[in-house]
Amino acid sequence: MVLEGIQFSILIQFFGGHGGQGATIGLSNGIGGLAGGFGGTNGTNGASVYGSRTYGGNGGTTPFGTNGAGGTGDTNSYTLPTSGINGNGGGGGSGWAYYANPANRDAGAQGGDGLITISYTADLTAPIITINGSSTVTIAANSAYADLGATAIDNIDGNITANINTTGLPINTNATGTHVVVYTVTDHAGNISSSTRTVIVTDQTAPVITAPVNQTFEAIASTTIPALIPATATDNIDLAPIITHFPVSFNLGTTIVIWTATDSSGNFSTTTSSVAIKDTTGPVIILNGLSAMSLMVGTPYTELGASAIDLVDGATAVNMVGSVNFNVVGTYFILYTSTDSSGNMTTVFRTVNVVADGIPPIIIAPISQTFEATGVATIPVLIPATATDNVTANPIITYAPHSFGLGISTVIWTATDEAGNFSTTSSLVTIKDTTPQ
Ligand SMILES: [Ca+2]
Ligand SMILES: [Ca+2]
Ligand SMILES: [Ca+2]
Ligand SMILES: [Ca+2]
Repeated sequence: MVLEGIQFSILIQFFGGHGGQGATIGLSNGIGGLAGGFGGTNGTNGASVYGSRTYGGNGGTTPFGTNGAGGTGDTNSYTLPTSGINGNGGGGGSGWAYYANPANRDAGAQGGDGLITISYTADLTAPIITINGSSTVTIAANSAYADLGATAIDNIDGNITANINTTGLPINTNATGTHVVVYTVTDHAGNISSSTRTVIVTDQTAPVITAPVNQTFEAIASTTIPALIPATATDNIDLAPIITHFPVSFNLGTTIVIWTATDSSGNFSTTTSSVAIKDTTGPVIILNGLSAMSLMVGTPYTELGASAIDLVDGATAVNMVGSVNFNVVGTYFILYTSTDSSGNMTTVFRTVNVVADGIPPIIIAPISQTFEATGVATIPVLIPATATDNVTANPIITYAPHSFGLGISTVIWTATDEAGNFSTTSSLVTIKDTTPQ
């Protein structure tokens, strides 16, 4: 494991090149030798540069003159991994040559050796990524999104923005929620940095709402809650926006209803329609007592009255027309009417039949009676029968016979009411003779 900051240095020696032979043309200077051998090649990041060095010097100008000096090798210092480490030896010097006797040529001087120092400092510092723009971006669904990207700077590699790898793009802006864009970059030492941008896609578009038709309902109470045909709505994101309306209960008349469609993100739109509540239903009249009554003539008629209830108005007044002459046989009609606040009128009849008296009187016979004879035929003053009747206050009471001979006789009593109904009973009458001649 290499720790940040650990350093090491290496000395590398490059041998110098050999000097060139003396020139083959007499009396001319030899040409300096070529550069020495190349040093090693650095790693992948190293610049392909040659170390500085000099070529060897030229030979002398006279036969067997002084040879040119060898060149010097590269003695620079290099720092990995940014600097090249191609060190070189120095070039060799050239000798002198004599054309008349090519064998008499000086050997070139040896070039100097290169001796370079290679330093290395471990790079454990990751690049720094800087996001362009905000690290958290909120955009509307279905809108276009252009990512601003990021830049990357490394302590060693410098600007490596071009090496940034980006994932998460393009953003699907049709999908609400949180999307993440990840920027990743690696420096030459293999250090990785990443940074993220959060892109939040929100639904910012209200539903498209369509009002229902105008609607009319029959009132069912003082306020009516009708089952309305609702508004409809579509939305860019929410498949089923919630539809509400206000008001939900209505009085008589025409009311504007406000419809609201709200999507799952709280965006809403409204529209209106009208709701008309009509009252075309009259009150309901409830008769006290029977609607068809039968009354014996002479029996007083008692009007029991009626009440009325309207769905909208509640209790309504009842008007009554008609009367019953209970002393006269016949059919009588009592008319009851009630009208609600919308002008709807309800009418109900009661029929009262005054019928003739069909019930005979109730007759009670008198006690048995005894009388002293007053002659061959005796006409006594009898204690009469008594009678009551359902209608006739004093039924007519008659009896027969009126005259009696001696002995026990039966008297027939008859009670007759004003309608001719009658009842009979009987009692005994005894006539005796206790009077001396
Ligand atoms: Ca680095
Ligand atoms: Ca929406
Ligand atoms: Ca009504
Ligand atoms: Ca009677």
